[in-house]
Amino acid sequence: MKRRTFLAGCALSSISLTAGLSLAEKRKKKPNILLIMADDMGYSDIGCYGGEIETPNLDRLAGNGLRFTQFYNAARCCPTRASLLTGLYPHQADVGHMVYRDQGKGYHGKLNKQCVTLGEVMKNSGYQTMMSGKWHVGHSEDVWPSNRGFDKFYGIHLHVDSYFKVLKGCDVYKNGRKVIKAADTPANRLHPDQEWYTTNVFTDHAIKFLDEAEKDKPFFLYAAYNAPHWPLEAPDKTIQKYRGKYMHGWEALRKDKIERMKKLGIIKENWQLSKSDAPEWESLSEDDRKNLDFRRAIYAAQIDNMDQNIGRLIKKLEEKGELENTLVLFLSDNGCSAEPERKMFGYRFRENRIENFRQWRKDSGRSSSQGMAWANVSNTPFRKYKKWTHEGGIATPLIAHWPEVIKNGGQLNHTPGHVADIMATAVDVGRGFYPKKFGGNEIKPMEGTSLKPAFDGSEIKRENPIFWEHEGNWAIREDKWKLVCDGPKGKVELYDLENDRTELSNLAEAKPDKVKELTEKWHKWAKRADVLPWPYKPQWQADI
Ligand SMILES: [Ca+2]
Repeated sequence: MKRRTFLAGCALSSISLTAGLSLAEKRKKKPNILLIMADDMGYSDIGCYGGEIETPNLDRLAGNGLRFTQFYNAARCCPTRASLLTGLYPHQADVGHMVYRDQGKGYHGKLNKQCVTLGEVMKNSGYQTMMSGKWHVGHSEDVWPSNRGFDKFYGIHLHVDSYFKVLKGCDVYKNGRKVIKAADTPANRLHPDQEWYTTNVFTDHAIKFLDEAEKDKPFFLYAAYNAPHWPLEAPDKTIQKYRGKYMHGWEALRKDKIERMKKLGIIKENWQLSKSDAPEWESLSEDDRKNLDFRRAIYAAQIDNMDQNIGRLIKKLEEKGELENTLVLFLSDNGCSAEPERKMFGYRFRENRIENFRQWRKDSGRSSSQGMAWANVSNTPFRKYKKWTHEGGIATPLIAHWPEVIKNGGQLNHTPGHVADIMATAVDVGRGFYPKKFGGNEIKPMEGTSLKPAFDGSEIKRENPIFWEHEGNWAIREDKWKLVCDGPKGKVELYDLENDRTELSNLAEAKPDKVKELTEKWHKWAKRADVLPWPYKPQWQADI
C-alpha cells in the first residue's frame, strides 16, 4: 500500500512540475544519469572516504556533491548488479548467487521476466540508455543488455577477470554483436595506438556513446568497470607512482586511515578499529615486504587509473554542457576481496614476484590478487570481506553529484541505503514510471527507497529494514540495529551500529527479544524474496 502511494506521488508530482511546458522543455528538464560502478573496491580506498589512493576526480565529485556513509551493496558481483539494475533484492531477480548454473527458484542465474532493468525503465521514461563494461547478470541471449533495455552496449556479458586480454568465453559485444573473441592482445579500435586495458576501453566507448547521443533527449549511462577486481594488472606508469609507498606496512596504514576517516566525519570518534586479520608486518622477510608493497601498488594503480577515466567522463560531460544537469552516482559492487580465502597474500604469491613480473604482467584470471591482509586495509575499519554480510563485505561509498540540485557540496548523509534504491531514485529524478506489467509479464514491486530527498537536504523516507543473503551469510538492518550471521549454521550476532559500526560488541545474549524480532523479520523476507529454501547444501536447512 505504501509503495503504491509513493508511485502515485511520483506521477502527481510529474504532472504538476511539467504542466504548461512544451514537449522539448519537459525533456530538457529531465536530468541525465551517469551511474558508475567499481568492482571489489573497499569502503575506504578512495581519498574522500579516507583512503590513501589518489582519486582527485572522485574527490572533486564528493566535494561538490554528497557522500553517503552508510550505503550498502549485496556482497558480490552478480547479486549486487542484479539488485542495482532491477530495484529488487537479488533473489527476486533470480540472481541470488552467481550466473554459472541454474540452482532453482531465486537462483536461476539470470534476470527473470518478473523484473525490469534500469535500461527498460529509463528507456520507457524517455531516456537514451547506454552501458559500457561488465554486465554479469546472465549471459544467454534473452538477457543480454541489448535485449534488456539498453539502446547501446559495449562490453562483456560475463566476468571480466582480465585487463589486458579478452578471456575465453568472455567475448566482447557491441549492441548484441560479438566484436572481439578471446584474444591475448585485443585491438583497441578507438585508440589503435594504445594497449587494450579494460578500464580505458570501457571509458572510450562510454565517451563515444556520449558523443553520439541525441541532444534533446536525456541519457542514462551505466559505466560498469571491472577495476579493481583481481588480477593485479595496471598501466606500468601508474604502478610506479605507488611503488615503495606501502613499505611502512598495513598496521600503520590502517591507523592513518581511521584517523583520516574520523577527521572527514565518515566514521564516528567512538567506533573502534576492528582487529587486524594480518600477521605483523615486521615479522615478514624484507623480500616478502617488498613484494607485498608491489602488489598493493598495482591495486592502487587500478583504482588511480579508474579515477583518471572517471575524470575523462566528467570532462566530456563538461564539454557537452551536460554536467550541471547530470546526476552522477559512484559506488562499489562489494567490499574488498580476500580471495582466495585464507590466503593472506593473494593468488600465486610465491610464484609471481617482482623479479618475474614481465612474465605474469598480463596472465589474467587467478594469477594474482592482493590477498586478505591488504583487503583488510581496504575495508578499514570494518570486519570481513566480499561475500560476507558483515560491514566489510557490504559497505560501499556512494557519491552523488548533481550541481543543479545538490547545492551544499561536500556534505555527508548518514542514512542507511541499499543498491536497490538506485531504481527508485532514477525513477524519481527522471520522473519515470516503474511498471506493474512489462512485456506481458507481472513485475514485482520495487524494493528500494528514493534517495532524491537527500539531494536537497531533506530526509530519506525509508519504511522497511534492509536485508541480505549471500552463500548462506545473512543479515538484516533496521534503524541502528543489525543482526548478522555467518552461514546457515552460524550463530547470530547483534550490533548497535550507532555506537559500534565496526561490529565488535555482540549484544545477542544481552538482547534476546531484539534477536527474536529481527530473526523473524529476516525469515519472513527470506521466504517472500525467494531466498529460502537455500539451494546450496540440504543439511544447512535443518539449522534454519
Ligand atoms: Ca565484485
